[in-house]
Amino acid sequence: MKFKIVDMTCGHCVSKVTKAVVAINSGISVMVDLSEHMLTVTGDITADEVIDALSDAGYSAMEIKTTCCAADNRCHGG
Ligand SMILES: [Cu+2]
Repeated sequence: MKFKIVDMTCGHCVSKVTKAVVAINSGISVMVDLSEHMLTVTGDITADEVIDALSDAGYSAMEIKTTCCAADNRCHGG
């Protein structure tokens, strides 16, 4: 799943966001693209769980639907 986190702006944010998600389930893997403000989460977790955890950490996350090829879709590398 991919999320856009507009208010994730520096390395400190990245570590807070990563910790918040991993705290839900340590088995999931988290990838962050800071320049795009994007969070990629892989594992046994729902979008709502991610959004709730991030909101508790002070960030507003928006799920990016990955249907090919919506206007906001980056599947072809932009
Ligand atoms: Cu920051």
